[in-house]
Amino acid sequence: MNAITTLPLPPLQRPGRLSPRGSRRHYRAIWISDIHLGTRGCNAHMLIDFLDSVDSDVLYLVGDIVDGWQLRKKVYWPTAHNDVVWRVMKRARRGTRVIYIPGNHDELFRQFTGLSFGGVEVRRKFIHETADGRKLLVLHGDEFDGIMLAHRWLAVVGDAAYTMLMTLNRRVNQVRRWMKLPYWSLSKVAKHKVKNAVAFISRFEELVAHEAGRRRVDGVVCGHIHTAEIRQFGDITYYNDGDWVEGCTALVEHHDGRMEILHWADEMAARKAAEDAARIELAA
Ligand SMILES: [Mn+2]
Repeated sequence: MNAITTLPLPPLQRPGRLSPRGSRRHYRAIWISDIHLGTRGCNAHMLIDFLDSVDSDVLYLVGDIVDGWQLRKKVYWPTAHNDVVWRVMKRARRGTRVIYIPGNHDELFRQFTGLSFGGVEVRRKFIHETADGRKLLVLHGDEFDGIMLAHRWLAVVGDAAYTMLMTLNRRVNQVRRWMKLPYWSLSKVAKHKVKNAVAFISRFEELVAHEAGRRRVDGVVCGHIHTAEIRQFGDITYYNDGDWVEGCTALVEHHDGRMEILHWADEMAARKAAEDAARIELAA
């Protein structure tokens, strides 16, 4: 079939549909981050569906891919999490340029900056040039936590509340799955309702954009705060690719340089609705 089958890989269990190589939607670049493999919050099955549906010349892993903090406490590594890693490695082997910028939860990998593993290049940050000639600084974003000291107390209070919210988010979606309802992000709704969270996010975005301006680039791509966004700050465009714990989003660059945030839960729901409609039509 393809070169992959000749590799000495363990048999992969492929949850969901695996589209043949040629039928994947192709982008110039894809950015994903904050996957948090090794935690229960990670939506690995949705990410697998995403990886099986899209392809790109370059794939950026913008940090917090594996959650080393959680894994140190307790090893949690289901098959689906392993499948994500294999899919990324296969992609690198097939010729996609894969650039991995470790975040604060996988800072363990920062010591390997400049090295390459199976075609995955580890970098601290990266300058991406778009098809329309713009230079974008790509980094994880935790670099700005120190500058946001005034908000530290919020981070501490926020952490406990956040963990609770994530547990609740998972329970709600277990019930929704059981009721055959599509994925819905409770925390996304909550975050937009809490004034402090909104202020925090907006301050972070401003800081990152300001730093990008200092470095004379046209924009910045980051992750870290689990909030996908495309926002203009003067001459600087701020991009955040979101996460695969709550929002399940990715940032993509089209072949003409146009940038877009993909909301994968919505895409999956739309696809399912179309499939259901086709089935009803067939039955009628
Ligand atoms: Mn982070």
